[in-house]
Amino acid sequence: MPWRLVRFALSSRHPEPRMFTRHERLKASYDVVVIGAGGHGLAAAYYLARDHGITNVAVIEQGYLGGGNTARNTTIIRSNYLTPEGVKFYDRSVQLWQDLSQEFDLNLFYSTRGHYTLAHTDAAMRTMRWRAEVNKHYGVDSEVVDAAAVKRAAPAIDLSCDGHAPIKGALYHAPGAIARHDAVAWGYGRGADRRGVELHQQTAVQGIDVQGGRVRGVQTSRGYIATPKVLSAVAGSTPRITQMLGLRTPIVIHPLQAMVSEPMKPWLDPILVSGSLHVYISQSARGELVMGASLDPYEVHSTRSTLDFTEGLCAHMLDMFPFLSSVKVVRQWAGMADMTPDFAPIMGKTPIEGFYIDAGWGTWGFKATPISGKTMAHTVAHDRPHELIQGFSLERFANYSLTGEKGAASVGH
Ligand code: PYC
Repeated sequence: MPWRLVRFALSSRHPEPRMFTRHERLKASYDVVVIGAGGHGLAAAYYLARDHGITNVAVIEQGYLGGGNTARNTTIIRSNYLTPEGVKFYDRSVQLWQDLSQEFDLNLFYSTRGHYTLAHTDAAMRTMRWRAEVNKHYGVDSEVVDAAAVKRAAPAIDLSCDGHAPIKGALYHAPGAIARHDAVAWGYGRGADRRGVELHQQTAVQGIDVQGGRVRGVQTSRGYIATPKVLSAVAGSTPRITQMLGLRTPIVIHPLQAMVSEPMKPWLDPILVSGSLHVYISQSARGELVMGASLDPYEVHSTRSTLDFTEGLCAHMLDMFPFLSSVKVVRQWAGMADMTPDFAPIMGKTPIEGFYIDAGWGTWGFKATPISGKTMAHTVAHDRPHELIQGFSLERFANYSLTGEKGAASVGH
């Protein structure tokens, strides 16, 4: 348990200092400017300071800290990917996750639940076997289980799924976990702040100054900043930033919606995912069911929710759990998912000297927060891609060497 909670419980006065330092003005120059104060940008700033001693860093954010996709995901953490690049990368992330509450002295409610990817067809079972073998090869705890094992883990499930799509088995990944998304952003933000990094919210990027193929500075809504290094970690806003530089990426933006139910007594321990029914579901520490489906099928830069989504997701939820028919949905929202053609991220250097990119996280970015921060900090500090992200370079699209991760996406897209 974090010691801060114990201190808090025993103190007669409110012992909490402000989470973040407020900086009235931007400085004239920084060694690094990070665009985007979501989990990834804050984690990169934290590791730049902690691991590389680079503290003259500004993180600039057009909205508020952790208010983009960090606040809009369904908090699933796992490493049961399909490609060797993906498995190694996410496995390291899962390892980092385990220590974060202690490291930040902040309860992230990290909760290991076990993660079942349900298979409803023989073809899906084959993919599960493929993933299990790749996972095991790289030391990740992952195995194919039968339908009876799914029933033991989630006794309330209707294995026939109302006769539409009977469950044949699943890929079971014991380390699968959930965590509080806002706490992750606060933990990284506070850790960076305490090491001297400046966090500037309500500060929009208006242009990036490039001269002679090199980054020189950033024009913001609060003035110009000189800097030799810019890291863009803005998920759904990536095309807006890269267009400022004339940099082409294959990213397209689709909304990804999610919703939560009213709180219920705990009844669902594991995380369940069904690619065929387009559903993922877990129960939070507060008792809410946290649920999502696949991307909206149209490309649009928007975070509007739709009734169509609610109806579709609820219908599939009821196929699996008919007893939920009287449970209320209390919140619904959307994020903007930056999709790549091969479903792997884009990380590393770009053709513009001093401009680094951390993007293309599609529907799988939350779980990568610690490792993306660590590897991007390394990449920016050394001006050389970290070995774990070499398969995620922007050039792979020009070189026809894709990192095909679609088979490990949570639900069909
Ligand atoms: O990649 O685990 C995942 C995921 C869950 C929800 C959306 N993506």
